[in-house]
Amino acid sequence: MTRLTTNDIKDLYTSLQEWKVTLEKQTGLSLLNIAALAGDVSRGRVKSASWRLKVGVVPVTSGLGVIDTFAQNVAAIVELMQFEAFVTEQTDVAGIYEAYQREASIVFLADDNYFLAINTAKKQIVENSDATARGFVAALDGAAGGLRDRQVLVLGGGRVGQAALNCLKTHGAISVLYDTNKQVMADYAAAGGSILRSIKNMKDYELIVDTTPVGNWITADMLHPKVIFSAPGVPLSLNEEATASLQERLIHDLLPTGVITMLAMAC
Ligand code: 2YG
Repeated sequence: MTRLTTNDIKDLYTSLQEWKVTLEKQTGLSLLNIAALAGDVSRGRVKSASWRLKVGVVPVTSGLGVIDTFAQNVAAIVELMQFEAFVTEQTDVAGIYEAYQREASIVFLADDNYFLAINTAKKQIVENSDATARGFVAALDGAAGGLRDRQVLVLGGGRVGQAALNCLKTHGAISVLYDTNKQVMADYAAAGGSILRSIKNMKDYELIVDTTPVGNWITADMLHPKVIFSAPGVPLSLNEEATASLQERLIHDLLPTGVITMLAMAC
């Protein structure tokens, strides 16, 4: 799983409005709709939670430490969903205590391995990989006008890829996995899953969820001319030319789609 850097996200909160408008146009869905669909919760539940629940974001110093602006960006994305949110002054355990004292019902926090949203009022804990996969599959569903009985190629069989495969099943899609790791492919095939043997056939797929953590390896001629490419994977696999040729058929961001889905699931 890729670790974000300050450089990746330091200006993210300045482009959140643009991200919102673009994603809503690409999917034909509001952010509330995407988050609720992805989180498999009702819009009403998210809406009413936004009036009732406060969200605290706690910077965590363990491992490689705090990523400058990470907590602030998470809070800004939560506020975009009309929730009240704050970043705690304290970090780590003191920060969790502060969030509780400031009456946060949902706490977001991340170390180098897990990024969680915890609902302190009820037994609800949400992990970013699962939420991110759900969010990008929901966005693909919107952009494709439905995934039922449609072939969807999943690139990468890691934590996000496996979550995407599970989620695609609930959308009624026919998913196919490609991973460079032969063991991952063998395990998936042994469990009855369909696999793509050669990446050369990627161009047969109009719908792709790309979870790979490798950048700049896909060129436009490797893709179906009408492909819709939903890419939670960081860095983006498409090279510059492919990115330019896809335009609004590329769904990609570094943080917000996963965070709005975590929020919906934690309500
Ligand atoms: O509190 C902080 O500032 C740091 N402890 C945050 C560390 C986050 C590390 N994880 C990542 O960078 C990504 N896995 C986050 C999710 C990326 C979008 N899928």
